[in-house]
Amino acid sequence: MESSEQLIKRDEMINQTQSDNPEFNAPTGSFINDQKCVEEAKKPPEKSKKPPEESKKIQAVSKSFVCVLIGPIGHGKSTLINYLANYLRDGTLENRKVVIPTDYYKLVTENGFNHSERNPELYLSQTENCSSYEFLNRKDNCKYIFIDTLGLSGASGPHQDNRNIQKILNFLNMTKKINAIIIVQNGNYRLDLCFKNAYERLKNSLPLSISENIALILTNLAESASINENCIPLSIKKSYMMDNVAFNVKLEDFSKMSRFKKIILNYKWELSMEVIEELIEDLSQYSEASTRD
Ligand SMILES: Nc1nc2c(ncn2[C@@H]2O[C@H](COP(=O)(O)OP(=O)(O)OP(=O)(O)O)[C@@H](O)[C@H]2O)c(=O)[nH]1
Ligand SMILES: [Mg+2]
Repeated sequence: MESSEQLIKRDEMINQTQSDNPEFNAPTGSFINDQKCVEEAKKPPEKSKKPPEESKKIQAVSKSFVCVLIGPIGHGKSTLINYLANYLRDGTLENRKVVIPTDYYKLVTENGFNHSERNPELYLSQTENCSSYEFLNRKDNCKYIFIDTLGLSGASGPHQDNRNIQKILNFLNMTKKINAIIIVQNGNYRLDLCFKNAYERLKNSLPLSISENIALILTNLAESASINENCIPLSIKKSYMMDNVAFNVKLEDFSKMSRFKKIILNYKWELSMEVIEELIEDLSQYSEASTRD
């Protein structure tokens, strides 16, 4: 009769041999006193049972995509990050996730995010510094890192813009690699010279390798936009339209809203979530570019 330690050792040897050699069949000799162990040992290794889809997902876990949101002051960069958080963390209109506080949603609901919303002056960017927000997308098991930046084209003029662009570039320099730049622009604004100059300055400062990886999101859209991608002096890969209005409605007002308003709000929320789904799928195809070229 073998001691329990000897039995455990022999079981370990069987498992080891089996993982080294999938064809290996455990002997059913007297040393194994538990019939279940014999059956377990005879089973083919787990990994050969997994469908190909499953193994693809496991390989993708470590992949990450860095996307930088850039655009004029108040056109919806931080709001878009809150929407992205809701898509990636199963938020709903009634139970909104907040990673960046807003006027009506001052309480951050998610842990582990550092925002930099500070400026009380409306003509300055509310977002005072670049901050990154990292999420895991359970659908493709990839990490998405969205970088919120300071708004461009403020009333404080081109010098302030240059300083803001420099702050963004310094941050990108630390990031080393990025996959996409997402321009967030209010679609109802006509692109005046002030905006155009800001985009020109940005274009001249961006690393060459990233200049093809640019998406455009037109926000605040009820029906159609006053501008399109041709108005922006950057090479836009694809544009998307959204109306991310939900954070303009106080939670307490939501319950008092008319059925009509609720339907519209819900409809817009669902549309935004669909656009985000499409955006994230597209971003996962963007190749990585160095920020130091
Ligand atoms: N109706 C509507 N309002 C929006 C939309 N996107 C943002 N807003 C509102 O616009 C205001 C400014 O939005 P923010 O997300 O703070 O804009 P920002 O680009 O981050 O601004 P800065 O950080 O100051 O550069 C907020 O009151 C938002 O709720 C949109 O698509 N539709
Ligand atoms: Mg902001």
